[in-house]
Amino acid sequence: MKRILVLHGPNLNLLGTREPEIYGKMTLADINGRLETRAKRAGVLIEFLQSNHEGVLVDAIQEAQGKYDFILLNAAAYTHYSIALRDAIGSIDVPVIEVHLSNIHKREGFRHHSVIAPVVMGQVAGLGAESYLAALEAALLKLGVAE
Ligand code: CA2
Repeated sequence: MKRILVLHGPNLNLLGTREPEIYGKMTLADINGRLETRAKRAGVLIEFLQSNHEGVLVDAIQEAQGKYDFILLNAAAYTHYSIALRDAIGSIDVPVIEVHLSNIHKREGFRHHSVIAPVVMGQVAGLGAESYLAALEAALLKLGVAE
Protein backbone atom coordinates (compact mmCIF):
# COMPACT_ATOMS: atom_id res chain seq x y z
CA MET A 1 0.00 0.00 0.00
CA LYS A 2 1.31 3.44 -0.95
CA ARG A 3 1.75 5.97 1.85
CA ILE A 4 1.45 9.74 1.77
CA LEU A 5 2.42 12.18 4.52
CA VAL A 6 0.77 15.60 4.74
CA LEU A 7 2.74 18.17 6.73
CA HIS A 8 1.23 21.47 7.84
CA GLY A 9 3.48 24.20 9.20
CA PRO A 10 3.10 26.95 11.77
CA ASN A 11 -0.24 28.62 12.48
CA LEU A 12 -2.19 26.38 10.11
CA ASN A 13 -3.91 24.99 13.22
CA LEU A 14 -5.75 28.35 13.23
CA LEU A 15 -7.39 27.75 9.85
CA GLY A 16 -11.09 28.50 9.76
CA THR A 17 -10.93 30.70 12.86
CA ARG A 18 -9.16 33.84 11.51
CA GLU A 19 -8.38 35.58 8.21
CA PRO A 20 -11.01 33.63 6.22
CA GLU A 21 -10.68 36.16 3.38
CA ILE A 22 -7.11 34.92 2.78
CA TYR A 23 -7.15 31.30 3.93
CA GLY A 24 -10.80 30.31 3.60
CA LYS A 25 -13.38 29.03 6.06
CA MET A 26 -12.34 25.40 6.25
CA THR A 27 -10.55 24.15 9.32
CA LEU A 28 -7.46 21.99 9.12
CA ALA A 29 -9.61 19.02 10.19
CA ASP A 30 -11.99 19.74 7.27
CA ILE A 31 -9.07 19.77 4.81
CA ASN A 32 -7.55 16.62 6.26
CA GLY A 33 -10.95 14.95 6.06
CA ARG A 34 -11.30 15.75 2.38
CA LEU A 35 -7.79 14.44 1.70
CA GLU A 36 -8.50 11.30 3.67
CA THR A 37 -11.69 10.61 1.71
CA ARG A 38 -9.85 10.94 -1.61
CA ALA A 39 -6.87 8.87 -0.46
CA LYS A 40 -9.13 6.08 0.86
CA ARG A 41 -10.91 5.92 -2.51
CA ALA A 42 -7.51 5.39 -4.15
CA GLY A 43 -6.52 2.76 -1.56
CA VAL A 44 -3.67 4.88 -0.23
CA LEU A 45 -2.70 5.38 3.40
CA ILE A 46 -2.50 9.05 4.33
CA GLU A 47 -1.18 10.54 7.56
CA PHE A 48 -1.14 14.10 8.85
CA LEU A 49 1.05 16.23 11.07
CA GLN A 50 0.74 19.91 11.95
CA SER A 51 3.48 21.61 13.92
CA ASN A 52 4.39 25.13 14.92
CA HIS A 53 7.98 24.00 15.46
CA GLU A 54 10.64 23.91 12.78
CA GLY A 55 12.59 21.03 14.36
CA VAL A 56 9.48 18.84 14.56
CA LEU A 57 8.92 19.34 10.82
CA VAL A 58 12.62 18.65 10.09
CA ASP A 59 12.38 15.40 12.09
CA ALA A 60 9.19 14.38 10.26
CA ILE A 61 10.81 14.99 6.87
CA GLN A 62 13.94 13.03 7.79
CA GLU A 63 11.87 10.17 9.21
CA ALA A 64 9.73 10.01 6.05
CA GLN A 65 12.64 8.39 4.21
CA GLY A 66 11.76 4.74 3.54
CA LYS A 67 8.37 5.14 5.20
CA TYR A 68 6.35 7.31 2.79
CA ASP A 69 6.07 7.49 -1.00
CA PHE A 70 5.11 11.17 -1.18
CA ILE A 71 4.98 14.23 1.05
CA LEU A 72 2.55 17.13 0.63
CA LEU A 73 4.05 20.07 2.52
CA ASN A 74 2.60 23.43 3.43
CA ALA A 75 5.61 24.86 5.25
CA ALA A 76 3.64 28.09 5.89
CA ALA A 77 5.98 30.95 6.92
CA TYR A 78 8.98 28.58 6.97
CA THR A 79 8.60 28.41 3.20
CA HIS A 80 10.23 31.78 2.95
CA TYR A 81 13.29 31.37 5.15
CA SER A 82 13.87 27.89 6.56
CA ILE A 83 17.14 26.55 5.20
CA ALA A 84 16.75 23.74 7.75
CA LEU A 85 13.55 22.54 6.03
CA ARG A 86 15.15 22.94 2.61
CA ASP A 87 18.16 20.85 3.67
CA ALA A 88 15.90 18.18 5.19
CA ILE A 89 13.90 17.92 1.95
CA GLY A 90 17.14 17.77 -0.03
CA SER A 91 18.41 14.93 2.17
CA ILE A 92 15.58 12.47 1.37
CA ASP A 93 14.53 10.65 -1.79
CA VAL A 94 10.81 11.02 -1.07
CA PRO A 95 9.22 13.45 -3.57
CA VAL A 96 7.68 16.55 -2.00
CA ILE A 97 4.91 18.75 -3.39
CA GLU A 98 4.85 22.28 -1.95
CA VAL A 99 1.32 23.45 -1.15
CA HIS A 100 -0.07 26.91 -0.37
CA LEU A 101 -3.67 27.91 0.19
CA SER A 102 -3.03 31.47 -0.99
CA ASN A 103 -1.25 32.64 -4.12
CA ILE A 104 2.06 33.60 -2.49
CA HIS A 105 3.16 35.27 -5.75
CA LYS A 106 0.52 37.97 -5.58
CA ARG A 107 0.90 38.78 -1.89
CA GLU A 108 3.59 40.76 -0.01
CA GLY A 109 7.06 40.68 -1.58
CA PHE A 110 8.54 38.59 1.24
CA ARG A 111 6.14 35.76 0.34
CA HIS A 112 7.18 35.63 -3.31
CA HIS A 113 10.34 33.69 -2.63
CA SER A 114 10.25 30.06 -1.55
CA VAL A 115 13.57 28.69 -0.30
CA ILE A 116 12.18 25.15 -0.62
CA ALA A 117 11.04 25.51 -4.25
CA PRO A 118 14.40 24.33 -5.71
CA VAL A 119 14.23 21.01 -3.82
CA VAL A 120 10.56 20.07 -4.32
CA MET A 121 8.95 18.30 -7.26
CA GLY A 122 6.44 21.10 -7.82
CA GLN A 123 4.26 23.74 -6.23
CA VAL A 124 0.49 24.27 -5.99
CA ALA A 125 -0.63 27.69 -4.71
CA GLY A 126 -3.67 29.92 -4.65
CA LEU A 127 -6.50 27.40 -4.90
CA GLY A 128 -7.49 27.44 -1.24
CA ALA A 129 -8.23 23.99 0.16
CA GLU A 130 -8.22 22.70 -3.42
CA SER A 131 -4.44 23.33 -3.51
CA TYR A 132 -4.09 20.34 -1.20
CA LEU A 133 -6.53 18.25 -3.25
CA ALA A 134 -4.74 19.13 -6.50
CA ALA A 135 -1.41 18.20 -4.93
CA LEU A 136 -2.87 14.90 -3.71
CA GLU A 137 -4.30 14.16 -7.16
CA ALA A 138 -0.87 14.79 -8.71
CA ALA A 139 0.76 12.49 -6.17
CA LEU A 140 -1.81 9.74 -6.87
CA LEU A 141 -1.19 10.09 -10.61
CA LYS A 142 2.59 9.93 -10.10
CA LEU A 143 2.14 6.84 -7.92
CA GLY A 144 -0.08 5.25 -10.57
CA VAL A 145 -3.07 4.83 -8.25
CA ALA A 146 -5.47 7.53 -9.51
CA GLU A 147 -8.60 6.33 -11.30
O1 CA2 B 1 -0.95 30.29 1.67
C1 CA2 B 1 -0.41 29.47 2.42
O2 CA2 B 1 -0.80 28.31 2.54
C2 CA2 B 1 0.77 29.92 3.29
O3 CA2 B 1 1.71 28.85 3.35
C3 CA2 B 1 0.17 30.20 4.66
C4 CA2 B 1 1.19 30.78 5.65
C5 CA2 B 1 1.93 31.98 5.05
O4 CA2 B 1 2.95 32.41 5.93
C6 CA2 B 1 2.54 31.64 3.69
O5 CA2 B 1 3.15 32.82 3.18
C7 CA2 B 1 1.48 31.15 2.75
C8 CA2 B 1 0.47 31.26 6.92
C9 CA2 B 1 -0.35 30.23 7.60
C10 CA2 B 1 -1.08 30.90 8.73
O6 CA2 B 1 -2.41 30.46 8.72
C11 CA2 B 1 -3.33 31.17 9.41
C12 CA2 B 1 -4.63 30.69 9.37
C13 CA2 B 1 -5.60 31.36 10.02
C14 CA2 B 1 -5.31 32.50 10.75
C15 CA2 B 1 -4.03 32.96 10.82
C16 CA2 B 1 -3.03 32.29 10.15
